[in-house]
Amino acid sequence: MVLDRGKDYDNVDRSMEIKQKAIELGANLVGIADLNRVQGLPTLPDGLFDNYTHAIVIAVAVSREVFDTITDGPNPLYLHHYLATNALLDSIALQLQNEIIRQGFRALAIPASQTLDKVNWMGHLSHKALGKAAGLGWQGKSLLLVTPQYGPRVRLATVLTNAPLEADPLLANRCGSCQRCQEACPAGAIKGGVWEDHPQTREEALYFSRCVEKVNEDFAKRPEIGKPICGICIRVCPWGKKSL
Ligand code: B12
Ligand code: SF4
Ligand code: SF4
Repeated sequence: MVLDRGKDYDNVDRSMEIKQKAIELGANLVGIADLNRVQGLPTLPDGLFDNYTHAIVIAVAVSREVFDTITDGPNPLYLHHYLATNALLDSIALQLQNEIIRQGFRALAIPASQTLDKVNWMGHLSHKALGKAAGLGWQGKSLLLVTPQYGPRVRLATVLTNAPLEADPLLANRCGSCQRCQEACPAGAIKGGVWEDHPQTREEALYFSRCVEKVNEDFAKRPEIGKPICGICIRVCPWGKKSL
């Protein structure tokens, strides 16, 4: 069956349709970035953005009930929600990818949580940077994407596409004088820097190796955890306190 969207159907309608589908599939937030906004962002492989013009960034919230159980590190409940949320994100991203391809465009779902380079700790691309470029939030002092609705209590995935879409407006950094993540980090890894857009390097925001060591050498080695997760800089952020 041919779906005739009529002569007035435009980029705004297509963007709304895609966002609506993402929400129906279980996303809590979805935004669209023009890839011109992230030129120079490292990708694996290099040039991953070359065939695409836009990124659709999907956020699924991890609930307050889960974060309330975190005290001094990750626990099995958080581990399970981490895995379940990743699975939901990958499913939403895959279904959006397939729908966009059915409409005759290119689309590529980027895994929620796949680390390709365990020396430099890099995925295919930074969902946080794209989430910021899609107007979902800002990168806080913890370097996490902080959203006005759920704070940093969201996990993310991205679909790259060449479908003509309408990009969302950017949000300003709202960390202000807050230092809660810096004070709470068990590794002393957060420097507390302030930036309008984004730090030039991860090291500008973090004593990066301290965080890597904490999550890999301490938390991931706990038999009931087994993954490099933590959750403390997420739990303490005041922007997350009013979430689900
Ligand atoms: C590898 C990895 C790790 C590594 C390295 C983390 C890191 N900061 O890079 C380790 C194991 C340490 C880790 C730890 C954590 N992780 Co992690 N991790 C990833 C993964 C798989 C890849 C990250 C990556 O490639 N980073 C590349 C660097 C370069 O990007 P970046 O960190 O965003 O920093 C730069 C850019 O943002 C840049 N920037 C922003 N805009 C622009 C524009 C331009 C043009 C340029 C040049 C740069 C730029 O500024 C920064 C400096 O350059 C992502 C999933 C993904 N594919 O995104 C999850 C991810 C980042 N992790 C996540 C989480 C939650 C965590 C932890 C809290 C652990 C946990 N789950 O409890 C900690 C937080 C550590 C921290 N404070 O950053 C979430 C973040 C969600 C959120 N709300 O932001 C992600 C997105 C997973 C997901 N699907 O939701 N993680
Ligand atoms: S994930 Fe844990 S160790 Fe890393 S910056 Fe956040 S609070 Fe610190
Ligand atoms: S805890 Fe405070 S400083 Fe850290 S990301 Fe949240 S608002 Fe920003």
